[in-house]
Amino acid sequence: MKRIVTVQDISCVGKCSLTVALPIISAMGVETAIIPTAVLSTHTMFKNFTFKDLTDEINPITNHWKNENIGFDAIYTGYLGSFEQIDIVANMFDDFKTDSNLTIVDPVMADNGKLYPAFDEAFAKKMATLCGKADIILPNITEASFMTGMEYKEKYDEAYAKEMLLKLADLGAKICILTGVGFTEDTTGVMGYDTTTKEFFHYTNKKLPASYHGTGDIFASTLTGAIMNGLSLQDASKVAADFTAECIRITMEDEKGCWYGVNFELAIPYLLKLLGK
Ligand code: PXL
Repeated sequence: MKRIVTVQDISCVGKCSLTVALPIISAMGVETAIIPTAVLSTHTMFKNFTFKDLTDEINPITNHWKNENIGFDAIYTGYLGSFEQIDIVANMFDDFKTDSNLTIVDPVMADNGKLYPAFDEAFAKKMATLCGKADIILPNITEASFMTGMEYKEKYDEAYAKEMLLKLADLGAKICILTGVGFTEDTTGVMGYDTTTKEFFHYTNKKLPASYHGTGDIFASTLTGAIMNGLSLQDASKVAADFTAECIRITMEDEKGCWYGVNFELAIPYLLKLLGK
């Protein structure tokens, strides 16, 4: 069985970060170890959330693992709360990277043209250095614009997305996947660039008329699980995009649907079908 470790916060209510990654990647048949970077009562889109930083715990946890010779087939990082945590994760990559495992960085910090409340532009530049060390990075257009210095645009063409991907590749990541990319009003999906083959790929679905928090985490978790199931990068991107779209669709059907996250739980059988399980 493959084993990954994912490094991100626990938002106790919010259907994001670890409460999404752990169930989804486990359901895909992959052992999912975790490093919780902080415990929050909810994600930061709620008001008055509590926050307990766990930075001091990270090195003791990874030191114990090193002593036990515990390794991972992938290290997947999501929401990180501070400069110090980015440094610690970069060191963790040095300690746990092998010739055959993957480092996957989702630089969670912004959406819709704006940084999340906890972050500033200096943080985005710092996150860009972590992206430079990764095998695969998964920014949305907003995050990519903060990391590359390119202007954020709501409407853009293929040339803009390709330029952004090449600028992301300049940071140092081997494979760059931009999420939330669509060149028409009614489509959305992903566009990727592989620096080894120098090839771009693009995959879209019909854009649904709703958006929810946590869908980036759903996409990143599913992509990680799909690659661990042996899917090619392009097939894994397709599965992750299709599952994310299905999570949105199923949530729209729920009359009491919650604004803070998607009902991914109901779409797990669909995910397993996509994987042929
Ligand atoms: O879904 C991304 C995410 C993860 N963790 C926390 C967040 C957010 C988005 O706002 O606040 C704590």
